[in-house]
Amino acid sequence: MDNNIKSLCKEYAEYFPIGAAVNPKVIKSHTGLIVKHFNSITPENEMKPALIHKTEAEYWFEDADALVGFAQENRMKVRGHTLVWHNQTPDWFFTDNTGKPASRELLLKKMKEHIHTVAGRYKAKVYCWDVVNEAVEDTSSIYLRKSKWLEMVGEDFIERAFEYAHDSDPDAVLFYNDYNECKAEKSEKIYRLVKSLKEKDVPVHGIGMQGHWSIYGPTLDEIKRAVDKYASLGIKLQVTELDVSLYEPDYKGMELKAPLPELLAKQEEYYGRIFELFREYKSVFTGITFWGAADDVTWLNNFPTKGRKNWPLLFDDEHKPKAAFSSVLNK
Ligand code: HAH
Repeated sequence: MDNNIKSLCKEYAEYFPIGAAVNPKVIKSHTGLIVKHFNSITPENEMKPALIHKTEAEYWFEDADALVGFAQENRMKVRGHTLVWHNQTPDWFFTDNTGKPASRELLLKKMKEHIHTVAGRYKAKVYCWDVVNEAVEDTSSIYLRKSKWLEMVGEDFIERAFEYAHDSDPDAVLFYNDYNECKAEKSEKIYRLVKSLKEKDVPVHGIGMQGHWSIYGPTLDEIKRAVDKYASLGIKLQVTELDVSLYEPDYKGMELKAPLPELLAKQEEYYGRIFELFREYKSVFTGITFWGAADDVTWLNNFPTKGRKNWPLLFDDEHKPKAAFSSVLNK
């Protein structure tokens, strides 16, 4: 570790915790970097239903426990991700023991048991949860995403999830989390959803803005508009999965073999501006989490196309700070 390099989370101590999504492999390969710069972690996959509750009869806590243990040893916070999602959720949730589609009652019973067990196990260890992930639809004419949860339970699957999470750990801060959260139409729907939950006294405490952004957008104005709108609900905000891609958001088929200097310069500027905004709004942001630690291991090296290299984070493939790192530190 280079001692001349400042610590990101220490520099932001008076603002908000700085997090990184991690997995069991990365806490070994990137230990020094993670411990030095981050004071919060999110298990990237290990708390998702598909991994922690692969089969109905059994829970698979080993990896999640190891990440929570790592956080505790290093005095880091843990964000839990995620309890209810349309993706990475095993099929057994949605069927009865004869293989037929589960009834609404059965599915809610399974949801309750799952949430009580997972959020209950990590009570007081996980300080906040992404209770429901990505329930809002991207297409303009549709409000909620078509999913088995919506089809088999109805719109109130969202309320029930928050109630079960709140029962499990009354002190946990509960988030609704989504992407494309700065797009005008979708942010309107996310706002509408969380507003309606608040009006029904559902225990929702925050909106997680995933923050899968690109040097081409959203613009600072678009981000600001979304932040103002969400904050007007009187809730807290976090950026939960931040990365800044070097590609157009709508993949145009181009592929870079190396990060072009002019793109890295744009990224440096973009990161500088968004962190300036986060600091300005420090009374509403209670955390900023990156979806990874360094460019060598990021989901964007396989999304939207397997093997297409990207460079979306503050540390490069060799774990060295990029220009973007300096722009985030330059307050
Ligand atoms: C996020 N979805 C998920 O919340 C996270 O759990 C996962 O590891 C990576 C990204 C973002 C997303 C997606 O999965 C599919 C299409 C658009 C955006």
